[in-house]
Amino acid sequence: PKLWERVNHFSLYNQTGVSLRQMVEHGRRQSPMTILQAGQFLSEELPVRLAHRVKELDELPNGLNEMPSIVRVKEWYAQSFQELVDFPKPQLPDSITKQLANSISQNPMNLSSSTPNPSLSEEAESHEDGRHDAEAKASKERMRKRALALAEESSNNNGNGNGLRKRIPIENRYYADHANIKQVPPEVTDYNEQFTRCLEQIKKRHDAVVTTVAQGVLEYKRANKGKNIQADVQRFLDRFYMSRIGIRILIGQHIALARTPSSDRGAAGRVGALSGAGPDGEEPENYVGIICTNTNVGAMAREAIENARFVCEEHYGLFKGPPVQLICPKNLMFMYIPSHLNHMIFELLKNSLRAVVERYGVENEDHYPPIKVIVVEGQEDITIKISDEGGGIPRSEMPLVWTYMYTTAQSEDLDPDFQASDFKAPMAGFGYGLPLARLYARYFGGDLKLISMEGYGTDAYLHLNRLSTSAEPLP
Ligand code: W6P
Repeated sequence: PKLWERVNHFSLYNQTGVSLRQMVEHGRRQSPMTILQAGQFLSEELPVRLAHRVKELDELPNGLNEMPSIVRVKEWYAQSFQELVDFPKPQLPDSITKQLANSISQNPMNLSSSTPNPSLSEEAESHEDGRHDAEAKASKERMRKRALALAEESSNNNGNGNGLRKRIPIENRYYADHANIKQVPPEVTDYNEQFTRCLEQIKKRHDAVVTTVAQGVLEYKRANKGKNIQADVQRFLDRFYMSRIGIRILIGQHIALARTPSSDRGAAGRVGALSGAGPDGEEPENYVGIICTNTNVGAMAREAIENARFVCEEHYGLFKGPPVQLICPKNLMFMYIPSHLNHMIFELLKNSLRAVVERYGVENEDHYPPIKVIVVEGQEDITIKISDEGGGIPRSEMPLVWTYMYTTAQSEDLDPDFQASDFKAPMAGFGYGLPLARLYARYFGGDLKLISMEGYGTDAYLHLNRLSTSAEPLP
């Protein structure tokens, strides 16, 4: 069938959310059979999510859908969609198929029947924006001690209410008991390997989505001087990037699980945990795929502080950036994706550091007022407050902080052929850092708020939901 018809077909299905806890519970039972099963889930779920994005990109208003960069991104999504739906189903021995069918009989998304398309495969997009690179770079350059946990994101898309697929409780199809399958046939390991490669390729293809869409928005702005469609673009981008986060989490989790032998799982097998208890005597890290069940908030904050100060010092040519004080309960842990947490704190700190340096000037580097990072735990939330005395933001400009259309004069002047790497200028920011950080926070049920006192400074409140049961938001 024609690609476009298949996209239309898949876009009629509802997206299926997956919570952090579900991913951990499934991932903990890791075996070739559970990976096979997760692959079967993804080979349906990802085409659905991708199809939603292709449609949305295609239907963007006012000619935004015709901007060259937007068309490019749409083609990436369509390509990945196609690779997934064309991916061959596993050819399993009858005995295995039967056992699988028994153990997952309630699962219409599995090997058996009622998939919307008999031959699905999958793909995903990748991520790692320039700002992630900046973090990684800073960390590497400073001390290669700790391998940064890779962020894996995926995005999710939500059914728009017109979904045809009945939502089956996810535990009935995403999990199954394969304990009775002792002998893993080579077809399973082959399929897992091939499917994982397919996902890796897709993830990589989509690495530059954020920067390329940003480029598309710039193209649009040039073509429509003065027209105000900001609200439209804003809504679309929030949905689109939120979806991307979800897709990349799903793909990243699958790749991480498939690429980690089950005997290596847990703290002992992870690079970041080699040193055992850290300087605070914290527990060793405990990963399930990309998810750390004992994410140490204080340790993450210290790392982000070091990275952000380093980047600030490099950018402004300072010997010492503004001091940052951290107050955090010892050994405060919760389940999270460490790279996401690092990214959000890093992004906020850069903004605070910049505000302080620009208010007091590089010549006053010995007299900067400290930035204060306070971490507290409540029943529902862990909240991180980052307070600077950088002079604040005028109230009238507060809404602009969250917009994607808002870029500095410099970015307007960018070479239209600028490459994704141009995004990496660590302190410069493209105006995407804060809205994206807020999406990351909201993705797992948290939020990000700014309170500003013009003439004094800004408080950022990063709320992280510690229950980790919140449903995946599906735009
Ligand atoms: C500012 C502007 C800002 C944005 C986000 C976080 C902190 C700050 N400080 O002056």
